[in-house]
Amino acid sequence: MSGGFDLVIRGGTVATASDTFLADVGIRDGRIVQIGERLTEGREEIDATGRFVLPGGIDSHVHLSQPSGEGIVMADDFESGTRSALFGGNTCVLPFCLQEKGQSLREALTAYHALAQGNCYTDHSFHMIVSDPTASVLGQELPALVVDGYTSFKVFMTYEGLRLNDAQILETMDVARRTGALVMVHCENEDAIRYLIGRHEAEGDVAPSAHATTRPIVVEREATHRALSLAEVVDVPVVIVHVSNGPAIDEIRAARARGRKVIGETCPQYLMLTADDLDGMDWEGAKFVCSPPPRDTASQDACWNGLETGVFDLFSSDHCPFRYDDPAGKLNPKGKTSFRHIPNGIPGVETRLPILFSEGVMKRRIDLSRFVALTATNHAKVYGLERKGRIAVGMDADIAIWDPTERRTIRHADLHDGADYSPYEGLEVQGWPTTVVLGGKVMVRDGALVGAKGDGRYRSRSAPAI
Ligand code: DUC
Ligand code: ZN
Ligand code: ZN
Repeated sequence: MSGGFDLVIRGGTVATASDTFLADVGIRDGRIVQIGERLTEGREEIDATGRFVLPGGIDSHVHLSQPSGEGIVMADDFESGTRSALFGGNTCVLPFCLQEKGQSLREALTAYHALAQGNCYTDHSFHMIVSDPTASVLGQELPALVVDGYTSFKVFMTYEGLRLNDAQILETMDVARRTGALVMVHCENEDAIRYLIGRHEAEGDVAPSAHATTRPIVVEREATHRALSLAEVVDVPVVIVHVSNGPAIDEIRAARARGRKVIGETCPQYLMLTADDLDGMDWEGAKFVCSPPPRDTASQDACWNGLETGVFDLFSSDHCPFRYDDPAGKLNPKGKTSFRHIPNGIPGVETRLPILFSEGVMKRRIDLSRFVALTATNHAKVYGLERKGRIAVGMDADIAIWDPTERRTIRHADLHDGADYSPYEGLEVQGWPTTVVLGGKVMVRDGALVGAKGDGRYRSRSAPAI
């Protein structure tokens, strides 16, 4: 007799951020309603014997359809980006909504919602990027948006046209203090970068590899120290995004030792790539241009250590895709003349989870519970997605079923994003999310898309639970 379940995922190894156990998961009306042994039959059944049943990944750092400079087009819109995310085991993404100079935040949000509405394969929500913190933005708009469920915003310390000065960062952090929202900071010192770019260009060093040498570790370390200090002055928690190296990690550790609340994030590129990758022949290095840049093996080790020891709460992709062989991408006419004009960012939303699973869990650097925390549970807590990121009664039935025996060689041809390459081409991984369930609906079944564009919905968020 039926227990009234719409779907039962049977016999799998369920993992949460604290436990791993064998159980059936019963789902009704889009939510998890029972977890236990020998649940009664559901209208639909999935046999998960020998599989891992994990919360769907939440990728809280992705860029989709973001304006990226004249003549440059981001390779993913909401349709291709969320489809790719879904195939990589994700059920929710948090892209950025960029406020362009002179634009109101509402205007920017209206445009992004229009792009996302009806086009998504995963749930989604937005972080604001505040690039023009006018009195009305800080005094009225931003506080009103926090009330409306946009509870996080990013500020940049680099990029002309985007970066805020220290006074502006302090003012923006003060909005977070007053509203309970969370500020994310991109930590690189723009003036130092511009100085180094000038020196390199004067010497005729314009190849992609100069992207890494003009954004050295010290530039990130100094900005990380400053961001943490500014947050300390205001007395707010802060998220340090895409941390790439040991000295920046040390800054986070030191701030925490002073009693500061700091959320740390790192990304696959800082585990798997180095600055040597930017040295490719025929401008191939452009494929690896992202900021902060990939570093060296000591930095990779430091980032792994940060994942193992709890420095990092979040493992995100920073998916920021541009096509390589494309005049609107990496090889744009100016990009072929200097690294300075190569758009910053690499694709990775689909490979984030398989890389951490294979390199982290299978190689026993982290356990399955830590994997779940780093890829789903913590993202939900930090960014106020109350019903997501956990396999527990009452939660949204957002679930990825992993085959830990599946071996794949990453080939861009097998991925689902809009770029024309993967920075991880040829990497062999073990473990893949073969079935993905969103709100109780099977979206990917044994590697095949069965869900529809528009099944993913916008999710308003509450204040961070940190
Ligand atoms: N910062 C990001 O967060 N993503 C891509 C490019 C950048 O500079
Ligand atoms: Zn950034
Ligand atoms: Zn980013």
